[in-house]
Amino acid sequence: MATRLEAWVEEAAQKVRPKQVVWCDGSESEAQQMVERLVAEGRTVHLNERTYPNCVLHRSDPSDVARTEQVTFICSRRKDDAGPTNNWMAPEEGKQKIGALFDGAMAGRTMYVVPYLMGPADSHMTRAGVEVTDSPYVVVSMRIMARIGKIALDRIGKANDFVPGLHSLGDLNPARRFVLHFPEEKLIWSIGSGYGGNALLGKKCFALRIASWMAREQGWMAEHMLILGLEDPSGKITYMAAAFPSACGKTNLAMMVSALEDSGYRVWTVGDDIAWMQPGPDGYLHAINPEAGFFGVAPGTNELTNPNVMTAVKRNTIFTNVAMTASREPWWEAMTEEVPSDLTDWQGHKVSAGAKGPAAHANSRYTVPARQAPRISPKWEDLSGVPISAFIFGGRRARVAPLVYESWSWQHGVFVGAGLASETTAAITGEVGVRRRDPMAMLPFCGYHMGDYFRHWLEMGQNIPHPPKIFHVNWFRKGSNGKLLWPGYGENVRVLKWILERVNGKGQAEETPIGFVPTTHALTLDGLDISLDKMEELLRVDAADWQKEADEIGVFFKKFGDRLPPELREEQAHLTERLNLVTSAKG
Ligand code: GTP
Ligand code: SPV
Ligand code: MN
Repeated sequence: MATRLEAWVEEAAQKVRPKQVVWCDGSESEAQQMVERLVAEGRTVHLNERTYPNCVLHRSDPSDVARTEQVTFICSRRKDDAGPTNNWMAPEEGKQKIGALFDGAMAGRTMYVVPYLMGPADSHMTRAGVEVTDSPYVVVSMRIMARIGKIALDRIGKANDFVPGLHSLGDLNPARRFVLHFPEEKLIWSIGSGYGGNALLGKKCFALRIASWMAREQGWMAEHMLILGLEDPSGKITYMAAAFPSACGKTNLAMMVSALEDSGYRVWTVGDDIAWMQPGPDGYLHAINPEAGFFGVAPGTNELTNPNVMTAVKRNTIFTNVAMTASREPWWEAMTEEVPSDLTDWQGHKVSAGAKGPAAHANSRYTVPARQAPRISPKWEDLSGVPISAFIFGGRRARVAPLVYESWSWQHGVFVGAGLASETTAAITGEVGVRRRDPMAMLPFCGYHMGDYFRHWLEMGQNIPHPPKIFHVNWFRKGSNGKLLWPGYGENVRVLKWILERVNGKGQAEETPIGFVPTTHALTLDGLDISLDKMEELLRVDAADWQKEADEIGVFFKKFGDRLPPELREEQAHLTERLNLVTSAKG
C-alpha cells in the first residue's frame, strides 16, 4: 500500500501532469545539476569563482520580486477563523478556482519532490514538510533554508506526519498568482510566483501561517522573531528573541558585530526570522530556529554595517536580484561607498551613466547557509532550544517611539506587541513608507483570527513560570532635520546591554506613561559620538504624540470585535489614563 506521502505526490502529479517526477535527496551533486539547469534557463549566472566560490546570481521575473499579501489567503472552513486581518477564501472555492490553475501546470516540466524538516533532525519541536515544485531555484533555495532529503524522509517515514505544499511557477502572471493555506488540512498551495516567501513554502507559509495555527492547538508559539545570544564579560549568554516587521532589521540584529566587543559583549546568532517556542522543564520559554539558512536583504549591507554578513555570503550563496560588477561580483546599493562603473543591474541590463533607480532591487536578497555565519551560536541546533529571557518588539517609526522601553508585565508587553506599528518596506509589493499596525510583526503571517492570537499570547504567559520580559525598540527615529538619530547596526548592542541589565534587575530607568525608558546616562555610550541632545530626543516620550498613538491603537483593536481579549482593551484604557495624568499635571 502506498504511504500517505506517496499517495499525495501521486495525486499532485496527476493534477499538474509533469513530464517527470524527481525526488530530491539534497546532495551536493544534485544541487550542482539544478544550478546548471538554472543557468541553461537563462535567468541565473555563476559569479566570480575565485572571490565568490559556488555562488550564483538569479534574476527573478521583474513582476515577481517580493511577497504578495493581496493574493495570500487563509482558507479556513469558517471565515471568522481567518479573522479581519487575513484574506479569506472558502476551501472548496480555493480548491476549485486555484485547482483549475494547477491543472496541467507542469506540462513539459519536471516536478521536484522536496521533503524537508523545519528544525534540527531530532528535536521534539521539529516538524516535517514536503514541497513539490517545478522551480529548480526553489529546490536549491530550500536546500539552504531547510534540512532536505533523506534526513526528512526518515522522519516522515516514522511518523507519517508532514505538511504538504504544492508549488508551481504557473505562467508567472501576477493575475494568476495565489498563495493559499488550508489550516485544518495543514496544506499549502502556491502558484504563479517563484519568489521567497511566496515559493519557499517551509518559510512563511508553513513555519508561520500553518505553524501558528498548530501552535495554538498544541500550546506553543510560532513567531516572526530572530533569536540571539548576548554574551556578557563573564561569559554568560542570555538569549533574546525579537519581532520586527519585514525588512526592519531582524537579520542585521541577529548577525551583528557588536560595537562593545572590546568590553566583552558579543552577539551570537541563533536565528534571523522565525522562532518556534515552548515552555521547557526549567520554566523558561525555549526557542528553536526552524530554518537552516538566512534569506537576507542585501541593500544596506556592507563591511561597516554588517561584516559578519559580508563574510558569510562569500561562498555557497544564492544572490537574487542584486547587481553585478564587471568582475562578476555581486553588488547592491551601499555595499561600497563608490558605485562601481560598468555595472549590470538586477534585470541584467548594463547600467548607463546617469541612470536613475537602484542597480540592485530594493528587496534583493542573499540566501546563505546559517552555519556560515561567523558568529553562529554553538547552540543554534540545540534540540531543546535556547531559554529566552527577553522579547523585543520593534519597527520603523520616524517619530513617536523612543529608542527603547520596557513593559511592566507580560500582559502589558502583549499590549505593546499587539499595538506594534511600522512603516512599510520593499519586502512586500505595494507602497513603501506607509505606517501600518503590524501586531507582533505577524500581520501577514498569523494563520488565524488575530483576536484569538492575542488570547493565545495571554494564556501562554500563564504557562511560563519565567516568562521573557518584554521590550520595544526603534532604531529609526528621525530628528527635525529628517535624519536618523541613532547609528544602528553594531551600535544596537548598547540597547541590548541595557535590556540585559533590566532582565537582571539592574539598569537605570525612568517610569513614563508607556513603560520604563532608560535615563539619559543609562546606556553605555563609550566610543560613540552622540550628543546629549540627540539622546534626549531618542528617549523622549511625548504625551500628545502618544495620545494619538493610543487612540489609533484603540481604533485598530475595534477590528477584532468581541474576539479582542478585554485585557488588551484595559491596557489601552490604562495607557490613555496615564497619559492624561501627565498632560493635566503639565497643563
Ligand atoms: P526580512 O528578512 O524581510 O524579514 O527583514 P529583516 O527584518 O531581517 O531586516 P534586515 O536586517 O534585512 O534589514 C532590512 C534593511 O534595514 C536593510 O537594508 C538593512 O541595512 C536596514 N537595517 C537593519 N538594521 C538597521 C539599523 O539598525 N539601522 C538602520 N538605519 N538600518 C538598518
Ligand atoms: C519577509 O518578507 O519577511 C521575508 C522575505 O523574510 S520573504 O521570505 O519573501 O517573506
Ligand atoms: Mn531577514
